[in-house]
Amino acid sequence: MADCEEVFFAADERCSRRKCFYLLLCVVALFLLSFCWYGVRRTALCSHMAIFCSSQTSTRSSEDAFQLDLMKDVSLERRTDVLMMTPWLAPIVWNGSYNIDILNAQFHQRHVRIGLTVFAIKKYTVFMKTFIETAEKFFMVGHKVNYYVFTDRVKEMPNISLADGRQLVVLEVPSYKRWQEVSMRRMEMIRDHSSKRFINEVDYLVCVDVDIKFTDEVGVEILSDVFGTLHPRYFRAPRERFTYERRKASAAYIPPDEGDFYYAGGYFGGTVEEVYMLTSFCHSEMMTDKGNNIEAIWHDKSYLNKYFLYHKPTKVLSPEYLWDNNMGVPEVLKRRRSVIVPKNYNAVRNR
Ligand code: 5GW
Ligand code: MN
Repeated sequence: MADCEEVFFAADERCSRRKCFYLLLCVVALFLLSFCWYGVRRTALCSHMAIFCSSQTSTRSSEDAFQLDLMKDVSLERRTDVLMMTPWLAPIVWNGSYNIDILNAQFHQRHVRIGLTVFAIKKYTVFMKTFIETAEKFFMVGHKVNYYVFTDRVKEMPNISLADGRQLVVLEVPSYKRWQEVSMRRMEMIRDHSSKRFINEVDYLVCVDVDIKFTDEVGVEILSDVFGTLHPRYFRAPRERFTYERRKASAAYIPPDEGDFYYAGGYFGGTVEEVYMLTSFCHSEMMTDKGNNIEAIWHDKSYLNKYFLYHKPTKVLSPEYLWDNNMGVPEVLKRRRSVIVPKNYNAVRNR
């Protein structure tokens, strides 16, 4: 009897040990399975979201984006010394507010083409050489760029060799007698060429003055549907000091209790469609005023400011992008990406 009991007991113990073994096997198998699944998901996520991955190293092509490690975070220093966002949630582009590697990967993936428009009428052709040379060094390096130079003096265009993927297109245009008209007619010419030519050749336009030189990187961080730039003289000024058109008779009139920022006339842009709408608005408002024998106080600047008041820009560039060295270098200005070239007014403004 005792023997029989012992055998029974031993069999029971063996049985529960086996159970334990199977349970352990199950746990190990489950662990291995979930580990494999995590690996598969992570690879899939990383290749689908390659553009969101970040890395400390610089990225030049979309293929490189796939190497970027999703697990590294995109931490940026947070700036509290400047306004980083408009009340309509458009970013204000300051140094430290973006990661250029992520943006380059995004824009390379879209094969984005950029047109840089500039006017060199009459004696302003003297600014061309420095303009192009410094743009080759700093403007949208690594992306496809077309320079569109509007000029009445085709023969005076400098012959500069350009990097791969970049070309210079000279567009011959008439010159106007009055300097105000030279400056204002830019809107009409950009409008006309946008619908005829730019729309077929580029995705974005950046429209700038020629009397500037690039002194630091300007990249795809500036690109957005429609963007303007804070005027270096007024970026910290209260609204009352903005030199908007204040005469009600002008189409550029802005009431004293309105206006977000004072935008510079010499640095705006966006998609070709948006720039077409902007320049079209400015030109037709100028023509309305011309018919009424009035011209806004600061010419094309005044009409541009009126446009941006009621068609808010989707990005706003900080004065890093258009600085005037006469203003010194304030603490908030970590970089000067382009600066105004001092003019000898008698030399360039007389015919
Ligand atoms: C000439 C005399 C007075 C004002 C402007 C001109 C002028 C301007 C000209 O003779 N030729 C010319 O091509 N322009 C274009 O208009 C340039 O692209 C120039 O950068 C732009 C605006 O004129 P700026 O730069 O003299 O105006 P601010 O407001 O920057 O001083
Ligand atoms: Mn200028």
